[in-house]
Amino acid sequence: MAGQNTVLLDVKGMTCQGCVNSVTRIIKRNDANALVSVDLPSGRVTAQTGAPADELAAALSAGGFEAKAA
Ligand SMILES: [Cu+2]
Repeated sequence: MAGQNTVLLDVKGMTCQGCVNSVTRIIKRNDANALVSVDLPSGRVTAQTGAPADELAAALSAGGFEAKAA
C-alpha cells in the first residue's frame, strides 16, 4: 500500500493485554489499515502505517499512554 512505513514507538504505561488492545485501537483509529504489533515487556510498538509517528504518539498520549517516536 502506498505511503506505508514502519513506525516505531516507545510507549509507557502498558501493563496488561487490555492496554495492548487499547494502544492497538488508538493507532487503528488514526489509520484503520495499520498493522500493529506490541511488545508488552519492552513497551515497543511497531506499526506498518501511513500515519506519521508524531501523530500516533500524540494520540496515544491523549489516550493516557506516554508515547514517543522510538
Ligand atoms: Cu492494562
